[in-house]
Amino acid sequence: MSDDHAEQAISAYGHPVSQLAPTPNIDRIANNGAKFLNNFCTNSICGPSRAVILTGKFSHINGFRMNGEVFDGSQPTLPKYLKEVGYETAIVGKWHLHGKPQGFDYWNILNDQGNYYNPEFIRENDTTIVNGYATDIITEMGIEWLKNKRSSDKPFFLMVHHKAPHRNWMPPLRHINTYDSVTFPLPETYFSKHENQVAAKEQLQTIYEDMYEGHDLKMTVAKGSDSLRHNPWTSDFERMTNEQRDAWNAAYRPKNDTFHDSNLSGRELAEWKGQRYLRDYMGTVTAVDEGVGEILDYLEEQGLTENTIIVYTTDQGFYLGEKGFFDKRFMYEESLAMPLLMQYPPVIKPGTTIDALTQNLDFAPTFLDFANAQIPEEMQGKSLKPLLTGKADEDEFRDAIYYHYYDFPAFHMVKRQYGVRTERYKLIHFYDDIDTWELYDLEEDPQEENNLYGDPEYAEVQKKLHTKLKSLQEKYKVTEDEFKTTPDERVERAYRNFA
Ligand code: SGN
Ligand code: CA
Repeated sequence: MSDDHAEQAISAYGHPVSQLAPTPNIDRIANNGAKFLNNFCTNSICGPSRAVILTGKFSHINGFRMNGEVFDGSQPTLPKYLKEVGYETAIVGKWHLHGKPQGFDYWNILNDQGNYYNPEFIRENDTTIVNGYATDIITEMGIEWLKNKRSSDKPFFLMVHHKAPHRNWMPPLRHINTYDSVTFPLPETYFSKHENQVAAKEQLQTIYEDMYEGHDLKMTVAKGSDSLRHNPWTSDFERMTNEQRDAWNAAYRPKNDTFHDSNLSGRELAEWKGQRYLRDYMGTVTAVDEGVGEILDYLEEQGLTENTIIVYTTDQGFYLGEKGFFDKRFMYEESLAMPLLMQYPPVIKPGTTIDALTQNLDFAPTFLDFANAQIPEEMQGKSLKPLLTGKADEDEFRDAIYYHYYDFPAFHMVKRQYGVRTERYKLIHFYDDIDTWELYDLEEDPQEENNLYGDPEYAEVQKKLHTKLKSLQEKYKVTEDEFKTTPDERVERAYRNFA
């Protein structure tokens, strides 16, 4: 699993951006097995998505609604259930649920969000800096566990969780120039005005307005200088060794100098920022792809692929400039979608594509099903196994998914929201310090630029979606408590902090 890896940046999904920076190793999993085309998260943000994966339950049931909360590790989880049926369990890399992992025989996790260079890792009894590049270190830790740490006579469950391609998108030294000469297509909605989309108007995650020019975009103060512009968290760069920093500056200085010479402003500057963002983002993705390749190679060499389910996913989708955005959180397609690829040669035919509406909620039941363990009744997801074995009718699998995002006021100031998505339509309610509804016809308007809520032509659709929303809330045991709002004064303070 990676962090914030957009479907648009995995070449198996076919998006134009990814064709210019392909991911041949991640694609191997799709070619060897299945690609899910309609997989979604239940709450588009890191910790909550991970908590859903571990428990098979929505945020309001597993209790981890937003980043910064502490996951109640004493509750039953996937690794604990797997241990009961004889599995050895391990996790390396990003955890981000605070508190120590429970249910894992071995763990070595990034401290909080983790850093790209020389990151800190936490083990049972110590916290240490590991020199090197996070993605490479995590790949190596995964392989090292497979090779030397696990007992060879037990079935195993290993989670390899990358930090990349999370903000602030620092590529490894070997990829700081890889995409310099590539011009990525910026989305048609890059300069969206967000007509009839109040929450989208008020967010603080627009590339050309909200990215920090130093920390995020690595822009320097002047020609010939390596000093960064706005860089509120200096430790991302200061933690580099002199050698790393020198190599970094040697690569970025000429690009930044060319930028200074070009005197850009307005739209051109906004487009330049989009390119810088995509080049850095893709540089971090390429390292993830290489790591996936190393793990696949190792499993193949050891003859383990015949009997191992290999999954590639990420904690939620991400914006690569759609609507002008970076980050996630919204129920709009790019951040709701969650890439999911799975190979398991005895069962999954190579090149399978799955159209059914699936969610991260389904992962735990799926793995338990494949491990021949009982799926606990309280789990709210469904096993994907029947879809993968061709035994389930894709259209009948699920007619709608439920979504709820709570993390407001917080980074990027994306409003609280919940909603329902069917194969064709989406209904979202933004609430808390606002109260607005949005409705999209994804077939007519895949970019979700045309809010149809209240449109008489869609009255019937709207009514049905409201009914569906209610029934899903009942089904998933959503109570009134879930819609608590935030005091105004907290909202104002947060806006000041993040503006
Ligand atoms: C950090 C990022 C935010 C990001 C959150 C959540 N800022 O706070 O941009 O939305 O993480 O990301 S940063 O400049 O410190 O990187 S999540 O993947 O953990 O949910
Ligand atoms: Ca994330």
